[in-house]
Formats: sequence, C-alpha cells, structure tokens
Amino acid sequence: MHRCFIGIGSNLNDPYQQVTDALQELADIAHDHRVNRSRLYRSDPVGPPGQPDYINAVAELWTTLSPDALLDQLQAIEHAHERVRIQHWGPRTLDLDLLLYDQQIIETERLSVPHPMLSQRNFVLYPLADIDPNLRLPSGKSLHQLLRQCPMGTLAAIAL
Ligand code: A4P
Ligand code: MG
Repeated sequence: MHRCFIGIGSNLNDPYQQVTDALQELADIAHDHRVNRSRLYRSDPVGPPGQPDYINAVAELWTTLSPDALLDQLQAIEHAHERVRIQHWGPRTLDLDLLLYDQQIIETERLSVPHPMLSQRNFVLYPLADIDPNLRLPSGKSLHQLLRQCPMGTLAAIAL
C-alpha cells in the first residue's frame, strides 16, 4: 500500500465546487474509498497575470496503484472536469498534482515526484501541514523547515 498526497487547484467555473467534487472523486479511487483532506485555501495565482484567484487543497490517500496508474486516474478526473490545457500555468477548472508517493523520488517522462515546485508553494505546504505537520520529504527536509522558508502571505484558509 502506498501513501500519496495530491495537490488540488482550480480557478475557473466555480473553483470551490470543483475542489469539493475532486475530493470526493479522489476518495472514490482510494483503496479504502476515503481521503484525509486539508482545509480549502484561497490563493493568489502564480503564473500569467490577470487570472482569477485559485482555490487549493491537498488530499492524502492510500492506494495499491503504481505512480503511472495513479496519474492516469488523476488525469481522468481532470478530463471529467473538462480540463482543457490552453496555457502553461494558465487558468484551469481542475489541476491534480501527485505531490508525494511514499518517500519515492520519481523522474520519468510523465512524472516528477515529489512535485518540483512543492517546496516553494505556500498553497501546497500549508495544506500539507493541515494533514501531517510532521511530514518529511524524500530529500530529508521536514515540512517544518520548508514552512519557515515559505511565508503564508495572502494565502487564506476559507473552509474546513
Ligand atoms: N507531470 C509531471 N510530474 C507530475 C506530477 N507530480 N503530478 C506531468 C502531475 N503531473 C505531473 O501537467 C503537465 C504534465 O506534467 C502532465 O501531463 C504530467 O505528465 P499539466 O497539469 O497539464 O500542466 P500544468 O499544470 O499547466 O503544468 P505544471 O508544471 O504541472 O504546473 P503546476 O506546477 O501544476 O502549476 N497558482 C495558484 N495560486 N494555485 C495553483 O494551484 N497551479 C498552477 C499550475 C499555476 N499557478 C497556480 C496553481
Ligand atoms: Mg499540474
């Protein structure tokens, strides 16, 4: 069984609902049909200017799926949310990133795990801490260390 963390982001078509629905859909693919979830956060967009704010959250789930098979499932959920890839880091109805897969480091054509931007993004680190503040990354760095270097800024928890 593998312990995974999924980053969830949306800034189009009722982002709050997109993220809430995604949490349920992630539970549907989890081994025990449940996820541990962070609070939901409102965050300023990182990337091209002029996009709406994002809603972000993180879910922890357990799975027997391989990293590739899990990515297939995540992309199927994105497709079901009518995700259209228009612009890198541009607005999206739903983005699901595989943040962590056990303590594995994966570098393939399809996957970089841990997600490369994880350590710099407050909208990933603070939700992760909601779920497991004592988490450690494969690099050996603790979440506590990363949080100290990544201010909360304008990130705001909006719901449980
Ligand atoms: N891929 C590689 N590694 C992974 C991984 N760990 N998880 C590949 C998921 N996918 C991974 O992804 C492109 C390809 O990345 C996939 O086909 C997969 O094989 P994508 O979702 O189509 O493209 P993207 O999301 O535009 O690019 P990228 O680099 O994944 O962007 P990010 O890092 O996901 O950033 N601002 C706020 N406030 N909140 C956000 O959530 N998100 C982004 C997207 C930008 N700004 C944001 C937010
Ligand atoms: Mg992505």
